[in-house]
Amino acid sequence: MSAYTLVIGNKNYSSWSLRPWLLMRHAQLAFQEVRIPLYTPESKQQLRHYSPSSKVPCLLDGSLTIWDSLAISEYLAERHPDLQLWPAEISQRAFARSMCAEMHAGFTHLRSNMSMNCRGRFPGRGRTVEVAGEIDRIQRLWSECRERHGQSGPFLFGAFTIADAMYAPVILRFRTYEVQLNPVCRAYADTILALPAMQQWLTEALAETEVIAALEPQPA
Ligand SMILES: N[C@@H](CCC(=O)N[C@@H](CS)C(=O)NCC(=O)O)C(=O)O
Repeated sequence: MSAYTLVIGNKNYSSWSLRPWLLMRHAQLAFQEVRIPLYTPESKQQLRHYSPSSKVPCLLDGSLTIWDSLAISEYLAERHPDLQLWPAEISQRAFARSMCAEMHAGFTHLRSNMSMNCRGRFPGRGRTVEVAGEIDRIQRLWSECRERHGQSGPFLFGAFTIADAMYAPVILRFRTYEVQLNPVCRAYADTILALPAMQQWLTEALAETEVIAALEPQPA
């Protein structure tokens, strides 16, 4: 039995769940998975049972419960310093934390107009002016990271860090809504999509049968 239990939502839809799940799988941290299908009559009660915020993801470590994807990531980085889940160098770490905070609290237009849906294909849907501006901002962030750290590996800061996990759901949104990326960002997105852990998430998302009507885009 592994020490950790990670409670997540539907793999097709739950972008916040993907972040710590990918981080832990890619870092080969063992965990039990509890999957709660969201927005069913039983969901709220099941969420309340595990999570103080009644939201997923949440991580159980013995008697300790940690909720919120960013708090879970920070906790894992402290618990496993050997894994270097944040960049080792302080200015890189500050940049990584800034861009994770920006993702965590921002990109609201992208989030609401292009919700994560691994099974779906909605080319061009949801592309408001504000969404286009947020896509542009993400590409500028990734391009800057790749320009600075391309020499030390294929991820945003060379080696895989929390920043890659935090931006992974956006890569799935770009796939579903078929967003054209510049060559540097395309190569980075393809690197993330090819990770065995990401492929596992996608396979399991595609095997899910629940449809959450409220999270499906309205017909154009
Ligand atoms: N800031 C939180 C957001 C968590 C969140 O909104 N989770 C959604 C699923 S993606 C949820 O649990 N929704 C269920 C509900 O609100 O009933 C995090 O990063 O973990």
